[in-house]
Amino acid sequence: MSMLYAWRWFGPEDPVTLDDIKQAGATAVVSALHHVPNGEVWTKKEISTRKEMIRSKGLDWKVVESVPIHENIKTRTGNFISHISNYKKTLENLAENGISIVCYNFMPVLDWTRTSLDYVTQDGSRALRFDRDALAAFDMFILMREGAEESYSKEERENARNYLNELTGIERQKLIDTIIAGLPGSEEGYSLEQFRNALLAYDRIDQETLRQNLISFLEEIIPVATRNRQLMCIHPDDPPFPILGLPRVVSTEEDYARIFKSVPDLSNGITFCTGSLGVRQDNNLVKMFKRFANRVHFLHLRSTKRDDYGNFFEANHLEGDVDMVGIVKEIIVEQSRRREEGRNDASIPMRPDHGHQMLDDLKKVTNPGYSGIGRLRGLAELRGLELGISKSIGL
Ligand code: CS2
Ligand code: MN
Repeated sequence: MSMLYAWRWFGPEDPVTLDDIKQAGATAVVSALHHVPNGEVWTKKEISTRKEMIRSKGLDWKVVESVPIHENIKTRTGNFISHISNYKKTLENLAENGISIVCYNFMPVLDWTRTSLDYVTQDGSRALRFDRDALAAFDMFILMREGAEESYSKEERENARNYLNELTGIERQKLIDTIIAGLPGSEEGYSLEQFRNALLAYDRIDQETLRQNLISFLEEIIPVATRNRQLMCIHPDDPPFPILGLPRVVSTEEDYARIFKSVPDLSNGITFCTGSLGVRQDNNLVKMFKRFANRVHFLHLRSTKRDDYGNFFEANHLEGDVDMVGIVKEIIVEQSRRREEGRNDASIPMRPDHGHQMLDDLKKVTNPGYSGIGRLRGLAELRGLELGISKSIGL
């Protein structure tokens, strides 16, 4: 039995179509109602319309990515209570439409963060990249966040200053847009002014407070998910370390251990994103996978390559720092274990999480990280890897 091959589709506006997805070898779709404002209920009708759109092409809407968590829930301020009840209602409505796997994240203010969307790799394809100096330059000298200097060493401050001095006006604007305009999948985009205000909401929220807010949220929604036989899966922080003075609570093995210890139901699970988790050298992915295997409800497979300074870029799926062979082997073992137990989630949905912009992608406007051919390559390589390992170990 293989993984369930899925593909993220942003909806009718996505330049990569459902027909493309079929040809790429996926049978399942990962989608979300991005047009519904963050915090509002997804109605049964809207959900079934999207589901039907996907089904009419012979594909299955298997995973929601993501039902976004309103900032008020993360900070537990404002009308967070009604946002939580909306979230529950959305889960109920998804369940009624037979959708049982829901991905989300708990990153403050920004969803994922990169500083460059068109980093040219060795083979000429383009990748997303995170550069520490670029982020520090943005933080201290463009955003001018109060107290930002304290987050950086003297050397980092100098490097950031030099980085900024090298930028042309256009490059500077591009950096701002890259960080705050919103990458695909993030429901929020900000102006500099709005962004400063959004950060201010976290002034009094340290790591432990944010963790407690996450746990309080889970205590409310996991019982609803469990009752509906739904699987919630929290995506790790990307990047998996604090940025812009914001706290982070989903970056390490210990973070996950605490989340699961606080709310032990099996429907409290993980989106195992090898690319996000793999950025940290101290995250041993194979060990993490084995420890939490039972709760891996959704897989994001991609790799990153980091340098000693803490910069990284998104590498080809089978290259970079992630031990993809080791991970895929553990996935196969886990799937076989589930099959023997008679579980109905033995085939774990995976998607090639991001891909390079390559070949014809380079001539098109695609969502950064979500080009057609780059992901097709990733999916093809990962399927081949899985088949090869499966056959060789007889599972
Ligand atoms: C990103 C995010 O790494 C990723 O998967 O593309 O959009 C991610 O899907 C969301 O943060 C999950 O909630
Ligand atoms: Mn991911």
